Amino acid sequence: MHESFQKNTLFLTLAGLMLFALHAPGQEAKNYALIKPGEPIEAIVRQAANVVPSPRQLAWQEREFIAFSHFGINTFTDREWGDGTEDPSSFNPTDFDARQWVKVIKAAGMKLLILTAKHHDGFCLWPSKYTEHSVKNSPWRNGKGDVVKEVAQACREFGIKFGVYLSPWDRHEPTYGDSPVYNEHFRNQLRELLTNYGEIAEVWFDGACGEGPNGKKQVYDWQSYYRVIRELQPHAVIAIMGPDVRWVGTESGYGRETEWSVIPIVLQNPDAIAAASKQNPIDAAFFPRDLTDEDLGSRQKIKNATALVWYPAETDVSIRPGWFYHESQDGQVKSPEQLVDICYSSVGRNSVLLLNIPPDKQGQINEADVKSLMGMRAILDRTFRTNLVEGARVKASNEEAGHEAALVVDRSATTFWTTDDGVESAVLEFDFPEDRTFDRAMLQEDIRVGQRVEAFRLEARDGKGWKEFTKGTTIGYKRLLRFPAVTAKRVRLTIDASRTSPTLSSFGLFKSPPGSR
Ligand code: FUL
Repeated sequence: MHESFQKNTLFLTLAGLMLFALHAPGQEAKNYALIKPGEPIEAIVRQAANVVPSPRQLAWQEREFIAFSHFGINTFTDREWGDGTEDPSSFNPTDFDARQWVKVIKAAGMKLLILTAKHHDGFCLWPSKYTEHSVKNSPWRNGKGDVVKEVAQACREFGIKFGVYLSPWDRHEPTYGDSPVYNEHFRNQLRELLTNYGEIAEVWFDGACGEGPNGKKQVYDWQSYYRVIRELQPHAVIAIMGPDVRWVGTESGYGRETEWSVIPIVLQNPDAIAAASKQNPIDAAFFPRDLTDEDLGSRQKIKNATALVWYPAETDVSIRPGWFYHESQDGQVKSPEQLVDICYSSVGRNSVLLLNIPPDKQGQINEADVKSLMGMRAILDRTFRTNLVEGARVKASNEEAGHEAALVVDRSATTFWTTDDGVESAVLEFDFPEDRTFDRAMLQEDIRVGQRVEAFRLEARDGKGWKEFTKGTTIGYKRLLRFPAVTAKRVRLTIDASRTSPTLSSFGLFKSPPGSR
């Protein structure tokens, strides 16, 4: 523990130094900014442009596409929300195989798996010491089984990250509603999960609570939960009801066209930031709130902010109508084309896609889901295999020394083009050796220095002049665009508006396989 703590500290320090090195002298790289009362909008915009992800937020964003596995008592009772009165003996997968889940998820291109260790019904997929409502009282593996352990091991074996969903709302636990007692119970369960299963990369706290007016009113002690996570798993992001990752606001798979990762935040107690630990300054002042508006981070939204924070969006959606497996939905698995559409509308809109694939009663990912996932992967691989911008000559209307335009096509995500200070609009022109045909574009900012681009457009040169073929607002970590096929020898990207100097780390043009939407 001690040694790994030292390693973690070293990692965070080095990552912090690297971010610092990218920043303007005198400006420390932070994932938040406190705004002084009366600051003019220009100063607020400049501050927003320099808020950066924390190292763990950056690692999370780079995963792009991750998996959710809703599995538990509901899988066997054919329900979506259990009420906590279920008999543990109903949990009995007939041919449980966590390695099969992870092989499928990996082959589909996903980089992390989040397991519902406990859903709202309170049934624990690990033999928790703190309740009898768990796998230990099920017939599965004669009560000696541990789903969390087998899934965590399979993830390690195949080299994907592992995360846990732990529902704060617990409809079984008798202490639920007796706030301090349940908070302690919840922390105890968190400790079990974060100590016994190796590295946990994401902790997912659901916001749902269906207690009616006569239900039990549990006051969650979020800050104390965050402290347990930071102590035991400092690399883990805390998602949804936590300060690192924001819920995009729908469960459809479709994110916002304009998605800012830097948004205003109301801090409960801003003074707590100064007193808080250097590594997690936001935690002590953060409290979960509704962030589902269409516009969260425009100039209009930030102009009256008292604090800004890097709080990026995660888009969760299920491959089926339900979150849990229901045999009746075997014919309603999303098609490869629908999944591809969702990828463009989530990963392609500056968000991470969290796709739920619920294992069935056997304890495996159903054949119908496997088929769709592999179909989706084949389309994505064929589309993104060849970047048609490669080999182009690139020139920019302005470039800062050391950050030349050619760096956007150098295949490195850690080099980027940017402009001289004060230049907020610019044109990048790409000249190909011959005519090329494409119908997809990919743009990436270097978010290690912040998110800045507010408006851009793409044009191709035909015999008569420049003709726009697509445009957008925010880019962020990744922006993907689809448009009818264009054939051209010259293309230009115009950044029309940016918060201080724009950056671009990658630019790509691609051709989707015939028949794609
Ligand atoms: C919701 C829950 O109520 C659903 O059952 C599911 O777990 C989804 C991911 O989050 O809030």
